[in-house]
Amino acid sequence: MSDIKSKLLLDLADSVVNMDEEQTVELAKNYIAHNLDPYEGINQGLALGMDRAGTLYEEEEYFIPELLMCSDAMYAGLDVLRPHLKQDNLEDNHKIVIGVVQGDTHDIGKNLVKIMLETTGFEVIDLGRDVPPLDFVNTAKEIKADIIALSTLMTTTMEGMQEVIRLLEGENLQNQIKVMIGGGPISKGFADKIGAYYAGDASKAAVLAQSLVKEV
Ligand code: B12
Repeated sequence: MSDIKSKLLLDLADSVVNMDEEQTVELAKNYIAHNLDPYEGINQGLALGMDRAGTLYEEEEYFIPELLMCSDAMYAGLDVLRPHLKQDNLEDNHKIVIGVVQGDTHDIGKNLVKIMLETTGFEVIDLGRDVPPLDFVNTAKEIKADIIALSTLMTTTMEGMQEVIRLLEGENLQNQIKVMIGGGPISKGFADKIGAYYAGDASKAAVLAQSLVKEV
């Protein structure tokens, strides 16, 4: 990786951690001006900064107001980088219903996954956060979605993911509509147990979704 690129990625992450919206925007513009990959700018710059902010919260260095200012900076940077993402086009028009499960309002990770899925060529229907299991299933049926993507950051709400799969099984739709899951407490082991697919970050989520629609 070139020196300038590693420096800008590090600076982008630092400016998110430092809650500096203006600087994040300037750095993101500078990053684009150097013709660097916006995809990496998001994953290895902005999202990494948000991860580091999360660690500071867990270490009680940061509290809720700081976290929210970090996410404001991250979103400001995303606004600059996002229009430069190269849009892939899938051969067919594949649809994904995405949302954060009921009881959980953490949506930063879900929003990043959504951007990566859209960039890969999927049509993404975002139900937002705190979404009841039945809403995922009803929307997926209505729009004939290929995939339901579920996010949660809390252990207490993981059960909602299993409920979505139970509802799909109840209607015998489990082979038609695939379910992929992710978020802090989610592991491949948990996904295997409930009959879902797992990816650990936004770029892996996009690769996984592509492979799911290519499977016969
Ligand atoms: C930011 C944050 C908040 C923000 C949320 C802002 C927002 N709009 O999202 C605020 C301050 C509002 C908040 C509130 C709360 N929070 Co909070 N929060 C966090 C924190 C610090 C970071 C989360 C984050 O955004 N990370 C950055 C993103 C980019 O990472 P990510 O979400 O993991 O997403 C990536 C991957 O997981 C994956 N991914 C995510 N979703 C999906 C989906 C699919 C399909 C796939 C394939 C992949 C995938 O891709 C993403 C990008 O690469 C975490 C701690 C931590 N370090 O994770 C605690 C944490 C999640 N919060 C926690 C708690 C308890 C709460 C509160 C209940 C606190 C309170 N007492 O009020 C409330 C929640 C209320 C509710 N019912 O929802 C706990 C959860 C504990 C648990 N095990 O259940 C944590 C773990 C902190 C802790 N250690 O106690 N929080």
